[in-house]
Amino acid sequence: MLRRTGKPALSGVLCAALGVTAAELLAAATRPAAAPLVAVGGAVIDATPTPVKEFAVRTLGTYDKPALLGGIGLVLLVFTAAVGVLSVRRRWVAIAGAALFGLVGAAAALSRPTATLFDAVPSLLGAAIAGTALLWTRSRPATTNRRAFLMLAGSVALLGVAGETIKRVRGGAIARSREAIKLPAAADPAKPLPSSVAPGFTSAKLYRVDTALTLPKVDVATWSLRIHGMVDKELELSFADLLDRPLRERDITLNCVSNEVGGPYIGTVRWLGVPLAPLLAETGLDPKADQLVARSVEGMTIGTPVATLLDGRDAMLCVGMNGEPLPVEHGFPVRMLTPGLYGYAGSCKWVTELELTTFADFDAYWVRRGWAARGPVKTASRIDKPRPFATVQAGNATVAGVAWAQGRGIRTVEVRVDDRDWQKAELLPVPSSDTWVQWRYEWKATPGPHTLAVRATDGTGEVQTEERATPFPDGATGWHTITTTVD
Ligand SMILES: Nc1nc2c(c(=O)[nH]1)N[C@H]1C(S)=C(S)[C@@H](COP(=O)(O)O)O[C@H]1N2
Ligand SMILES: [Mo]
Repeated sequence: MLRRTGKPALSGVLCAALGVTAAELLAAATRPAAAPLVAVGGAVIDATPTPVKEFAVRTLGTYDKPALLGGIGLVLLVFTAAVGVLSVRRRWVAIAGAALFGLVGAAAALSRPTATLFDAVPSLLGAAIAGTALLWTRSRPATTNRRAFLMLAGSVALLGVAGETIKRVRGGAIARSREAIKLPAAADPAKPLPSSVAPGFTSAKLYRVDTALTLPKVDVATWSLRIHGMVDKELELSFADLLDRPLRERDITLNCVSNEVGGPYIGTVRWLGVPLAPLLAETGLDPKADQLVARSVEGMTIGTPVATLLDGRDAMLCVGMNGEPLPVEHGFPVRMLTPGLYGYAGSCKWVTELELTTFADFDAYWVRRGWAARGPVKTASRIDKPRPFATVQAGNATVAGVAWAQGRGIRTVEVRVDDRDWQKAELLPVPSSDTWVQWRYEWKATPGPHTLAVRATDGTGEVQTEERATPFPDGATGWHTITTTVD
């Protein structure tokens, strides 16, 4: 059985690999966005129902992307092996298999938001190569098959290395241009952090959430931002134009609407950026424009209420993070940031276009998938210490964590041990209401199992609700509760 199917299966896989590497090479050399594997991955992400996507982010975290690519690889492997085997007797299977393979790649590439007609070419050409190669190996007598396999494998390796080299060289050029950027000092610097903030208030790293299977590689020299739509005067700004404006620096907490109660998709970093409100004012925007749609280079759309951008909060076009140019994974060279809104509703990375429109006229990417059109952050709190299920020594134990309600600020945080009364936690100082608040509570821990709960009250006096809500469609609610054992 294996003897009869092994070689045809391998030949199917090798011919497909030849087609894929050829298509990837052509795309890398011309239009990286047209690369078929990433296009198919992107199309799968966009078509995945929201609950499945949420499940993947929840269970796989940042491994969601490798898992997706691995899954696509597996499907390809099975499909192309089957085509190899079935085409031994039937020539048309080789042709139909290759055609299907090319059409799926082409359709995926054309479905991308930034697609041009050309983006179908790498997939179709790759399919033609794969189909031709399969017909050729199929027609070879078994005795000369070994040489055919070696030639195929060699070509795959060669094309693969060439494609990968082009990608590396481009990535290196972007990294160097990023390192060469000299960010001007902020005209409006961040307040020094209160000396009593505890470690971890700000961090060198921020969580990452996005749909980008490969990181957009943006050339700062040619990047521009266009502000248009319901405006009197369109603006077009280069990166240098942005740096020429007075910059503002702030510590701001950003969090993801997909974060579960107690989850990790939140962080505070020091941002440097151009205030957005004066820029919008310069365009003479139509008062009827109630939505600003930010578009990224890879076609993400994020809609933000114009009112929130003009209400005095520190909404910015960020060029820096923690004293450096933006890291590529956080939106290099420029991203939007709207304090007080979840990332999906105000913080478009790799932004290149801002369009003034209305909520009635346009649904942004996540809104089309059922998420709320406006995404104000809900008041929340988290216990970081002790870790869930940790063992604690009896006696004085510190319970600690963070609470956040960006814009409204945190007035009080309370901790509850088992079913006793709520006790006020101590709040550490903060630079503004746009950051999370660190809290701690000195607990006289008595031996046995215990349940700890936390709840916050925001600056308006509203107490964080106990009612459990899933992250979908507008952010999780509920008290974070952990259990520990005291020795
Ligand atoms: N271009 C682009 N911008 C994006 C996203 C995305 O998928 N693509 N995801 C948004 C979401 S859901 C969040 S929570 C934040 C996360 O920003 P970070 O990865 O820098 O932490 O980016 C937002 N901006
Ligand atoms: Mo998010």
